[in-house]
Amino acid sequence: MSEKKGLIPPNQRVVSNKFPVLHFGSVPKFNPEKWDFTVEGLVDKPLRLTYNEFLKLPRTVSVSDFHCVTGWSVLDNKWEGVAFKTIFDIAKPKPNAHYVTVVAEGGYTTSLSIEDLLDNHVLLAYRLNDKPLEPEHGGPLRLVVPKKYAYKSAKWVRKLRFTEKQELGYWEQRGYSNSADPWKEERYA
Ligand SMILES: Nc1nc2c(c(=O)[nH]1)N[C@H]1C(S)=C(S)[C@@H](COP(=O)(O)O)O[C@H]1N2
Ligand SMILES: [Mo]
Repeated sequence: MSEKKGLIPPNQRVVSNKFPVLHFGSVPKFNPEKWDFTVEGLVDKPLRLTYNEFLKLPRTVSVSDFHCVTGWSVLDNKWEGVAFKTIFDIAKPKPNAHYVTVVAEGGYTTSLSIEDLLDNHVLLAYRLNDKPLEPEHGGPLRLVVPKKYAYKSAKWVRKLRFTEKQELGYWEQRGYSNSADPWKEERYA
C-alpha cells in the first residue's frame, strides 16, 4: 500500500515496479550535432540553443508525481533540468503572450498557460532519477508538468511558441481535457 494513499488523485493507481512508456509514433533518434531548442512567437528575445548550450543553463531539481490520464501514476520522480521560469526570464515574453505551445519531435504538441508553466515544479528535464533521461521517456529533453495529466508533459521537446490565444494540443484536439487537472479528474473535454 502506498504511503501516499489519499495523496494521489482520484481513480489513479500507483505503479511501483517500472515507469511505463506511453506515446504514439516511434522514439526519435537524437543527434546532438543537429538538435536545437528554440523559443519563438511573442517574445522579445527569440532563442535558438544547441544541446551543449542548453546544458549550460542553470539547473534545477524537482521531485514530483506523474499521472497518466489512462489511470496509472508514478510517484516521487526526481527530475533534473531547466525550470520553465529560466527560459521565461531569458526570452522575455511580450505583455500579450498568455500561452505556450510546446512542440515536440514528430508532430506531438500540447499547450499550457504561462501561469501554469510558471509553477515551481515545471521544468524541461534531461535527467530522471540520477540518470540521463532515456529516449523512451523523452530524452534528450521533455517537459514535466506534475499538476496536469501527463499528456501535458511532452517528450522530445524542441520548441516553445509563445502565443496570445491558446493553440490546442494533440490530445486536446482529440477529446481530452485542456485543463487536465488530475485532482479534479478532468480527463475529457
Ligand atoms: N512527444 C510525445 N510526448 C508525449 C506523448 C506522446 O505521444 N508524444 N504521450 C504523453 C502521454 S499520454 C503520457 S502518459 C506520457 C508518458 O510518458 P512516459 O512514456 O515517460 O511514461 O508522455 C506524454 N508525452
Ligand atoms: Mo497518458
